[in-house]
Amino acid sequence: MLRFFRSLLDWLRGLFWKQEMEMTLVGLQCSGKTTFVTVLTSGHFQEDQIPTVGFNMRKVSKGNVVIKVWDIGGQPRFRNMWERYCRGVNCIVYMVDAADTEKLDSSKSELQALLEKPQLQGIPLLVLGNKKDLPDSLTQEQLVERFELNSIADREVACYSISCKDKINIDITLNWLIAHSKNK
Ligand SMILES: Nc1nc2c(ncn2[C@@H]2O[C@H](COP(=O)(O)OP(=O)(O)OP(=O)(O)O)[C@@H](O)[C@H]2O)c(=O)[nH]1
Ligand SMILES: [Mg+2]
Repeated sequence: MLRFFRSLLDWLRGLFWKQEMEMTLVGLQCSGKTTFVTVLTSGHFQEDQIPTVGFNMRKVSKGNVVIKVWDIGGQPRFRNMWERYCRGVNCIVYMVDAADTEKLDSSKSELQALLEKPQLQGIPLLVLGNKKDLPDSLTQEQLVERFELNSIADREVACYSISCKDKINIDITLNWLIAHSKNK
């Protein structure tokens, strides 16, 4: 009975109050972070995205959830900002260009360095292997293995293979994000 009233209360709360979550999007340059945010906000893939200088903040609304997205530049000169913008968020989304095999090692070591930061301990991590539409791009299983995601034990980790261009798995990614708005 108590459970019924609790869920009724949650439902009513959802009707009248917007739920807000914050996420930070990091990953190497050209992995598709800004493109991903554009797909979330406009539903369209934009080919000629300019590299992000510093960071952008955009809000994505879905139902009664508002997601505040911090999209940080991935070029080496901006990577020392990543940690600061990841502090206190509901989740960290790490974007990987799954088709750029030459950059996979450097992407993995940047992620490992970020996860070692004590301030970011326990924050859920979602790794997105973008550009699934390109030939030879890593599958979700290959990405999990290559990035040794199964060995991360101190936080929740998920991984999806997506394509911003062909809009593959964008919906499940958004659902994962919304599910993590309730944890705060
Ligand atoms: N084929 C393909 N190209 C994509 C996809 N997503 C993004 N791109 C392209 O990848 C390039 C880089 O995209 P951005 O969104 O600017 O990458 P970024 O990670 O924001 O880069 P920085 O801001 O420099 O960190 C652009 O030319 C995009 O059109 C995808 O799913 N498939
Ligand atoms: Mg960008």
